[in-house]
Amino acid sequence: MRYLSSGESHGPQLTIVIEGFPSNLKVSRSAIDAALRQRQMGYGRGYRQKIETDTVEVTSGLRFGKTLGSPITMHVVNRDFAHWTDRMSVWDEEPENNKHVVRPRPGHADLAGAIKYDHEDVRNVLERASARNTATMVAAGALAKQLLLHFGIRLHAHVVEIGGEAVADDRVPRDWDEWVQATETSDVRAADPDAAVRMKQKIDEAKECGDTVGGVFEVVVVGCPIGLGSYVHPDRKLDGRLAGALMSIQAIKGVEIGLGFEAARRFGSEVHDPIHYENGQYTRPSNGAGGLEGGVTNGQPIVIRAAMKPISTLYKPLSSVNMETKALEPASVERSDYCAVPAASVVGENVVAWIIADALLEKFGGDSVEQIEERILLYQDRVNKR
Ligand code: EPS
Repeated sequence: MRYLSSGESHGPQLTIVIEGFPSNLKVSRSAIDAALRQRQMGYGRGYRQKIETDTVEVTSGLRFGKTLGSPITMHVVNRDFAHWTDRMSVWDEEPENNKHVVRPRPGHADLAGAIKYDHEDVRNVLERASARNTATMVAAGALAKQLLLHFGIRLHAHVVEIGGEAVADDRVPRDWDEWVQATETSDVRAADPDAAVRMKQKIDEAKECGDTVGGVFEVVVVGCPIGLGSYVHPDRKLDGRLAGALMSIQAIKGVEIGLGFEAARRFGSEVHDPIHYENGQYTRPSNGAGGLEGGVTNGQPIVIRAAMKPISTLYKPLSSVNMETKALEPASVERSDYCAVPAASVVGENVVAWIIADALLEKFGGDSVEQIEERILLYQDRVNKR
């Protein structure tokens, strides 16, 4: 299963083409739209989200709400394009008074992108590098999530840190539904209400100073069978694939699985999860591995965190260089967010859903939902005998 996405941030639309999605899955449009809406929300978002109401249009691959097995094409329209028709025109000549972006923003793809693709106007870079494209990741992932749910695999993400303010572990509900409810009702998607207050203060502080803040989110996946991914070749390791996918989200600078960096500070005996056998099943009293050993799922929940840097557009800009004159000047200021960690957690959840669904299909094959079902049942039979 694979997908391609396209679209400029202020162009007419974003497009996603998915290939290899199995047939006969009843798909909910409102579940995709709900995920897109979640991505748009969160304390610290900028004005653009007031212009957009992201929803998905599907133009191929579905019939009567069910997947056909043929490529699925989805579109998300950019309402803001209405204000950019001349400056982002696909065919018309460039307007004479068009102002070029020439002062690249430190931290963005601006400088390297303009040099790499020989662009005079940095807008040609930032339009595609923009986190607007994360809407396509969410649309694809929201579809994958429905496939996973069909097979009893659930996943959810929450924000665990913003600007150094962290949720207290013991304040996060242990019950799945309570936890989901606590994050969904929080405008920073944090399950600890006290930490949420401190996070919002940090975001306010950043806003007042013309600055931005980053943070950390965590994705948890439950219900994965043992044996997704593989240890036999580096590019088949599921931990590497998950880390790669999360790192490909705009502004993500670090990923850790299970104990992550903390494991490097402890003795082995304090890190690894002992193996027990109870009621005909292998069990583990702890989950320091975060559900992955040797790049393979071990039946424990997958726990994976990603660190997001503060957004690189600063209203009080850092110094940059005017690429036309080479004079030292403040970086350009594009409308942006003060904090997009809550949005990034939604993107992360859906990106992880895509990778897990892909690994599920790889393990069980099958062109239709029914064929996958049969193969999972056969495999479970074998697993129960081990
Ligand atoms: C975003 C859309 C963008 C930005 C933001 C995320 O829209 P605009 O540039 O019109 O304000 O708000 O993108 C970035 C922070 C970035 O660095 O590119 C979105 O839909 O998520």
